[in-house]
Amino acid sequence: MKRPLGITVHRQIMDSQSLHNEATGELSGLLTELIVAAKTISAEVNMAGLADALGVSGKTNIQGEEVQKLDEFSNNTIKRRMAQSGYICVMTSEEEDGIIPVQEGCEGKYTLAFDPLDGSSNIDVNVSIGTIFSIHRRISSSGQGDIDDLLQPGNELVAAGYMIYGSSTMLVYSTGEGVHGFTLDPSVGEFFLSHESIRVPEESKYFSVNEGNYNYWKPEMRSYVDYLKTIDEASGRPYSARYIGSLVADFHRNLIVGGIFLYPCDSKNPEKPYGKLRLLYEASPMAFLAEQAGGLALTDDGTRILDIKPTTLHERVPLVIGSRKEVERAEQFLNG
Ligand code: P6P
Repeated sequence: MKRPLGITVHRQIMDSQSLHNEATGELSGLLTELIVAAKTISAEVNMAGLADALGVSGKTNIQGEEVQKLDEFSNNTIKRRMAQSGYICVMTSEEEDGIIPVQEGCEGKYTLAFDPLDGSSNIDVNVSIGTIFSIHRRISSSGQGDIDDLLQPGNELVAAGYMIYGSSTMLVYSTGEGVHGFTLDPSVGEFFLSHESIRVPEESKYFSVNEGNYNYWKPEMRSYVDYLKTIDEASGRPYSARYIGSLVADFHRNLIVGGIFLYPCDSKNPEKPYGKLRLLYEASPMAFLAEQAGGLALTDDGTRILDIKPTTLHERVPLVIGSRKEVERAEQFLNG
């Protein structure tokens, strides 16, 4: 159903809920709480250059990465708001080792996995960063949720999305009925529909990968990227390289103008043989959005990301995602 541009995200959420007689309003409430958290984070991120929010907090997270002050602020903002929302029974965050319980008496029927501020290494250089979230239905019957409620594959996702804090703040999400983008008007504090029913162009001549890792890749990956750069104007090669180093920003470009983003396995760090991106709150939600928009998301050995059941909260997975035909061509090249 074509919506008038400019409707608010709350109108979109409520209209979507009204299409489902069984809906109790809890998912709508969950999304609404996440949106409040996003506005809070957006205000802080956009003031970071002026406040003392820039710089590191002196702590390190489970990934062994320096926790930036804005990381910590974003993590706490989401965690505190969602713990008392009454819509979820358990959470997990990129910034925390284990599962995050909710407030006693506030247990709901969903679970939340999130990366509070992805791309944080770019905070101090004013590059777009973002928040990524994924929502499943709980498996356990009641009370506080547990790790099994969280370790679910992307093909069981109820909703997923991201906020991108860039030249403007956008919310892009899907509840399984297409992908819609909303842009924040900070003067009124509302997200307005700006990109309805986003579709990833089937083909596109952009590729996005950190070529600094080239010599650590498998030979097939090196050959594939070499192929994209060889001159064959009849087939539109060489492709143009675009790499920001912030997953939300690189993925958002992919979603809007098409292309292929890759973070493959590499031998650079023996502790991270499957690349750098985490399955539960990076690859899986982005794969859900990509497929909802007509794209595709695989590992570099051709496994569909949405079919992978996580075994640990922070497990990493190689990611090849974007325009369907580009990902299929890459798959042929890598595993044909
Ligand atoms: P590299 C940011 O730290 C992040 O997790 C993703 O947002 C981004 O896609 C990736 O790392 C960039 O990693 O190794 O290319 O710097």
